[in-house]
Amino acid sequence: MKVHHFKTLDSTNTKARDFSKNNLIVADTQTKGRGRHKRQWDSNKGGLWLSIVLEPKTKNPAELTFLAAVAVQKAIKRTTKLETKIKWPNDLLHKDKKLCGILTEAIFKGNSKKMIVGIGINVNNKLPISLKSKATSIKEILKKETNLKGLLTNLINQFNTLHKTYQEKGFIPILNKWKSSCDTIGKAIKVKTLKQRLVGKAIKVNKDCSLTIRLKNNKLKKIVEGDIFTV
Ligand code: BT5
Repeated sequence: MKVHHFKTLDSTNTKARDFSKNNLIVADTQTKGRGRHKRQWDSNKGGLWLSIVLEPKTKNPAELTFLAAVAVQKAIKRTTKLETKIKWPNDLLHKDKKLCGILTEAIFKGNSKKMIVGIGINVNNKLPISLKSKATSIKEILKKETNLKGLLTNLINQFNTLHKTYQEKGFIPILNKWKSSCDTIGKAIKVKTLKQRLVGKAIKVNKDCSLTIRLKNNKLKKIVEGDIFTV
């Protein structure tokens, strides 16, 4: 993986569109960092904001989001000893506060297909007051700075290892690792999708990365996108 470092970008995911597979774009700050559905991603100096370009066989970007979540979790653990939990579909939490968000975008151009895995980790960056109740940083938790380069190196190693497994053995081993660190299953949750709001219990995460919930009327429902909140 070749690393391309920039001081400032609008978004590493946007810049990554100019690159081919196995390139990694990292920026000290982003002026227009984004989350899902064009939501704003706060990207001050001190965080790790990066995108990895891949050309996978899969049509499902969520598989790479899951892979990245496991890689980030392992890299954070190895670098700082901090334990985190994965929250469906694209977050890493520490004590219910968001430490990392992942945004995988698929780009189709003619016959070629690229996927860009965007990873944002709050490391030494300051978070705005508006996010204090739902987000945290490694610095806030450990009360000390973490070396960004060291964390990035660990992340690349973990990502490469998992990606090799993924290419050789498919998604199931990745899904199994993801499931064992996932904090969502078995919990009573509220779900907010683009179209509806639901209340139920998280039952399982499926092979296609969707979440099955049991509604109050006992019916099962598959959710493919959305935000979940524990109740
Ligand atoms: C995400 O979206 O969590 C995906 C975030 C991906 C960011 C990376 S950074 C590198 C790459 N380049 C980009 O432009 N993006 C990727 P979502 O689940 O939709 O969450 C977005 C929501 O998280 C926002 O609406 C805020 O409420 C909250 N948020 C914003 N900035 C945050 C931060 N730094 N830490 C924690 N939460 C944040």
